[in-house]
Amino acid sequence: MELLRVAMPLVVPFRTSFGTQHTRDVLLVRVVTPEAEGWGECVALAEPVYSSEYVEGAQHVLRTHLVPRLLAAQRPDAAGVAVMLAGVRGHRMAKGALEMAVLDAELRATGLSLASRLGAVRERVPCGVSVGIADSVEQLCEWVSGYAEEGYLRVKLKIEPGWDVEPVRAVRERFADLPLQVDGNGAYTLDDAAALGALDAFDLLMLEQPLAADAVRDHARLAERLATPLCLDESITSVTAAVDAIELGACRIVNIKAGRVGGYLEARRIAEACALRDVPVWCGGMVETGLGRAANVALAATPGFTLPGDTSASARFYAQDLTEPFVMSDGRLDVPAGPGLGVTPLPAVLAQVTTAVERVRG
Ligand code: NPG
Repeated sequence: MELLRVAMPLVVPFRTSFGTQHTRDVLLVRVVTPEAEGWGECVALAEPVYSSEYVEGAQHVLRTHLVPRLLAAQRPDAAGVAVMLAGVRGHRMAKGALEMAVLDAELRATGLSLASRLGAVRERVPCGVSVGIADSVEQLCEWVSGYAEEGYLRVKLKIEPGWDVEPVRAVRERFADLPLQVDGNGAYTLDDAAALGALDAFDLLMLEQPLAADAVRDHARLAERLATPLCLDESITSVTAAVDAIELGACRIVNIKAGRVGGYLEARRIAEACALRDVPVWCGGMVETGLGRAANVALAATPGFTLPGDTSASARFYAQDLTEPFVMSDGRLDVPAGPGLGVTPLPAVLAQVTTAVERVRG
């Protein structure tokens, strides 16, 4: 088992309500079994600003608590990884990366694709794009115009207090028919209900995670005051959290990010729980390299994922992806069909971007 850190420069800085990223500092997990190699990508950011996890912390918990538990087991299979790691509370992004690596190795050994393993029903998936906070409304409109020309099928705008009604109005005026949604990343409180209500005028597909991750009941209260459907992201950390949020009326749509919920297998269980309750889901993104992107595209091809996800082309974030790039055509990406993730790091690129390699033993 190896933990690798790679530094991936972004094509443009990505600004959200919790900060600006210039380079994506990614933790990768490489597992080597007698039969195959497997890769996992941890979506934790450099700093604990999206959730409490962050890349150094994830590496620490993997090294100290998670990998040793796994290596102590005889030939762990991917479906058993989450059970084996359940004694460690939280740290879902770290657990998810480890499960992804084991799953990839297991599937490569049998020749099955991750898409098939997850139950994919599509060979291509529609792409949305997430657009960061801009320096000006003009700049935002230029970005959106560029993405629309590239063929993205829906656009998500990042919002925060002071950057919401005005930019959204400007984009809606310029792009009358564009499928549009917004994401607050928990930057608002219930006191902002009036400002958020003003967004009802712009025919948005959804308002994503306006309030804090633990403010589930407040989301339900807010939902009563808005016409725009609420979608939850940060609040949904497990099947239990998803079912509770839906039953409480806190969301009508769920963003599923495998890393946030502890892995692709839990992600599928959440999608099933949502489907049972007629709640549409879509696949979120965490600015993944081609490895995580491959897995996201496979997930997005499974039942219940009826809305375009943040499954953008590699070029949205990276001039040079770690794998063969994901290239969009007609606003869609092909679902990898090869064994496991269907992609591997390009050795020359990996060598160039790797900043540290740590071997972990049981
Ligand atoms: O397309 O990968 C992508 C990025 C999508 O905006 C996106 N992700 O809150 O959903 C989010 C946001 C994010 C990005 C969160 C980076 C954390 C880190």
